[in-house]
Amino acid sequence: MKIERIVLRQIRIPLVHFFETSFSRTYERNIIIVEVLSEGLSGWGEITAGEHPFYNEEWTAAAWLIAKDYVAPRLLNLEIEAASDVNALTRHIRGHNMARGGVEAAVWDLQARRNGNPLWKEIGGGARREIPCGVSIGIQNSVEELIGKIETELAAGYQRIKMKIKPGWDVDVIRRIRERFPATPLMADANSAYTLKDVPLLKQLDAFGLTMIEQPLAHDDIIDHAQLQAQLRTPICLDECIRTAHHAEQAIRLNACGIVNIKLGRVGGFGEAIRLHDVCAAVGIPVWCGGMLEAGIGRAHNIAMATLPNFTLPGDVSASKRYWKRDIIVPGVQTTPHGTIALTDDPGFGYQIDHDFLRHATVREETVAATARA
Ligand code: OSB
Ligand code: MG
Repeated sequence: MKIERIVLRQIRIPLVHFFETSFSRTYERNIIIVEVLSEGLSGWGEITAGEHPFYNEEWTAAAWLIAKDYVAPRLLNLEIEAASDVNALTRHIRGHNMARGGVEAAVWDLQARRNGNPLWKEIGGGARREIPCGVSIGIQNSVEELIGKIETELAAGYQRIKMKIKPGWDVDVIRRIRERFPATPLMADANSAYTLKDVPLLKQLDAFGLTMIEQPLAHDDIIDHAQLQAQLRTPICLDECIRTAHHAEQAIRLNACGIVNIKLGRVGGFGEAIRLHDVCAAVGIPVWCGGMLEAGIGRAHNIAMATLPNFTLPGDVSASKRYWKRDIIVPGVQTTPHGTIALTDDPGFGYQIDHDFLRHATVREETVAATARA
């Protein structure tokens, strides 16, 4: 594949409901959509960085510069043999996996279209025709509101509920949720809001039969998580601190977790996600697909990834309408009444782009082109 042009578009779209984590509240997303063009075909990707460097070090404005000044120029003027080579081509860039991964995923989508394959087949997935879905519910203004939201999502069929927690919104909230929903698979995500000083508090969560607690400690820590896991019955699921397959090997060696959340962007794209998936599969650690409040393209890429065999737990990838009044793909991602997303067999990521809405939502656009000489 010779990539002729890479178009970056920043879109701005409001969420239907704010999303609050331990680190911030988000009302609208600013997402970078990547289009890679080659021989009359386009491949599409999404850079999953947040608007601020609070989940990890990346944010939209910086991801734009990394993609434009470092990732795109590296891939142009080059005969790329396979999408699986792209990760290594940008590995000299330290960090910034989401910026790298959004472009990498676009090249996978392009390759899938060239081969006439659905993306899930191109990456070696297809272990299931339907992806099991959970939802991630942010911190609410009151426990009553949280209960109302959980009722809505369970009525829609979702298979498990993840609640965001932070100091002051944890044990008492989960106790009330567990009382109200005694048999529902529940989990909590702290987004690094605690330290080892909170072990007594975190141990109280063992009483509620959570399927896991996600990233309770620092975003860049593995060792403290191992110390915490040794004192908890509830499995720890790592998110932020697993950025490479090697990090998962280290976490597994230290018994720092029982489960891993794989996010396509956080690990820099499909190449590394597949390696990470394989590392976990080899030792029987189940994985699931996390979300970053993606628009439709990122959502569709997540669906493809979640067809790899070891994605056995319900993920955070849910229907478009939970996030957007109008998504940039048509149809939006939909779920079945039993809380799954069914695969499509169309080439590439499997949905159509709503070009009118994409144009309407675009607030910034720039093209990086191959230089004229052949
Ligand atoms: O930690 O999983 C997380 C959203 C933004 C940043 C981090 C996280 C999340 C979510 C939402 O939990 C998942 C989703 O619904 O896309
Ligand atoms: Mg998380």
